[in-house]
Amino acid sequence: TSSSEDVTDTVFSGHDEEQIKLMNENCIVLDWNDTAVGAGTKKLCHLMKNIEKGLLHRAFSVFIFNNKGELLLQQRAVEKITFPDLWTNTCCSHPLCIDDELGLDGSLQAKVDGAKTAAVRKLEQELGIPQQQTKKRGEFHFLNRIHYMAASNEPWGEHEIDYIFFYKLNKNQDLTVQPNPNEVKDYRWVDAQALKEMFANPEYKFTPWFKLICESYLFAWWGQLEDLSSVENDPNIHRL
Ligand code: DMA
Ligand code: MN
Repeated sequence: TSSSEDVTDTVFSGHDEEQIKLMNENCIVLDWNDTAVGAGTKKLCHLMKNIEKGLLHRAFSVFIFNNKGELLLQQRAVEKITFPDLWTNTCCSHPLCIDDELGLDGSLQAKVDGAKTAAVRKLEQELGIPQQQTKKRGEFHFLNRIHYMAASNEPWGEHEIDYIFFYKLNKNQDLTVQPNPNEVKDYRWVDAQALKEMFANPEYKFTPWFKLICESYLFAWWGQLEDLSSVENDPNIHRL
């Protein structure tokens, strides 16, 4: 099978078997306008040598907020092949090249819906949040898309158009969080002040995309969590 071949691929030497298997997922390959032009394995899409030739794929980043306005952070498991052990936003991953996640008619709304479907799937797989809870207990807000590139440990990196979502819990609602230890090492609810204190503390290391979003938009959006109507559904792609 292709996954047993992958285990012997030298780019994977020393890496976790479960995470190696996930490198066979099919990501959505994009042109610079976020139009799907094909499929590429998670492995191919995250090798810097391909990224340097322009390979770009679709991703999403979710930021969950509770009733107190606190943000759920996660620390990535050491098993992660890219960006292990780093603190980051609630959940990130990729819409896959499947009917439910691709955004088949190519409209922004369809692509947003596909990314949201992927987010519900991964919130369960990474953080153990049941899909039924995500669907009923809060609301997703699509903010915008950011296009960025970042190197990880050799030979890996990211080059994505990333759909940014806030997820706000409805009044008096909560979520069950039971992290999958293969994905998530730790998690924490923080207010803006506590996050700024983490940034100032060299003990904590953060993912590059989370830092980029924090530097550009996060704190401003967080300050208007009660009413996001003036900032959500931005049709532009922001190149950071
Ligand atoms: C990829 O996240 C997506 C972004 C926005 C960096 P990831 O490395 O956590 O993906 P996965 O959870 O699928 O390994
Ligand atoms: Mn990616």
